[in-house]
Amino acid sequence: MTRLREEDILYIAESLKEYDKQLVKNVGKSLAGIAAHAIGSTEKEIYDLHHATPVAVIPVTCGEGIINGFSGSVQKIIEYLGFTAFVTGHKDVGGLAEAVKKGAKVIFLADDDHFVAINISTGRVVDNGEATGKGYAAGLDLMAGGLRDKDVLLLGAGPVGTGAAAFMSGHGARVFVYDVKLGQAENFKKTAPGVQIVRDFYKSLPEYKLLFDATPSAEIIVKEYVREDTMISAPGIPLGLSRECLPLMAGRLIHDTLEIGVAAMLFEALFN
Ligand code: 2YH
Repeated sequence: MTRLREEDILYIAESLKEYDKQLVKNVGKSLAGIAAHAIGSTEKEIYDLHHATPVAVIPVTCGEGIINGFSGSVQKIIEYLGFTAFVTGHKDVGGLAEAVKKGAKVIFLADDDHFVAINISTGRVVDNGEATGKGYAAGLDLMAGGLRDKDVLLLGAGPVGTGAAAFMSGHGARVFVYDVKLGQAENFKKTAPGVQIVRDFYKSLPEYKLLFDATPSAEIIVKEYVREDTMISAPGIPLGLSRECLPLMAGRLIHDTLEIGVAAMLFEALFN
């Protein structure tokens, strides 16, 4: 599982407005619009019902410890979406106590293995992996003008892939999954019915216009395999697309380190 580095998140807060503009240009909807689409709602509905719900972000020290800027970036993304958020002064258990005492209804916290949003009023627990998968799949659906009856090659049969497959199959896509571990892809089929397994990655790659990269592998998609109409939704960190591909992708790539995932987590945690 990829651990975010300080440099991955350093500029998130100051770039949110510009990033959102790019999303509107490339995908047709803002961060809030994509997150709302991921849960089958509208940004207005979520905002009208829940914008006053206080959200707390709790820094967690266990394992490899605090990532400078992580909690602050999560807070800024939530605030950018129009919601009220604060980072607790205390960490860990003290932070949890502080969050509840201060009236937080949704709590975000992450260690090295889990990143969750918990709605303490409803008991809903949202996993970053699955919510990110749904958020990026919603983005791909919008960017592609709908996924119905279209083939999508999903790379990576982990939690992000699980969320993505659920959304994409639910929106009528034919989902083909590749994972370096064939056993993982075979297990995936049990939880994601209708998904078909691809065994030869590089042979299959050029057949697909729509790609979903949910792997933690860098530079697996190189120039030779990118078509002029390829669209890629890529939550995987680091980016699986090689550097030389970037100029070819123009407005047909969705990728960030935290923004869509946090937005999708928040909206799913708030939605009843
Ligand atoms: O980056 C991570 C994990 N790899 C999350 C995995 C979820 N898919 N965790 C962030 C750790 C943050 C740290 N504990 C803090 O600053 O609170």
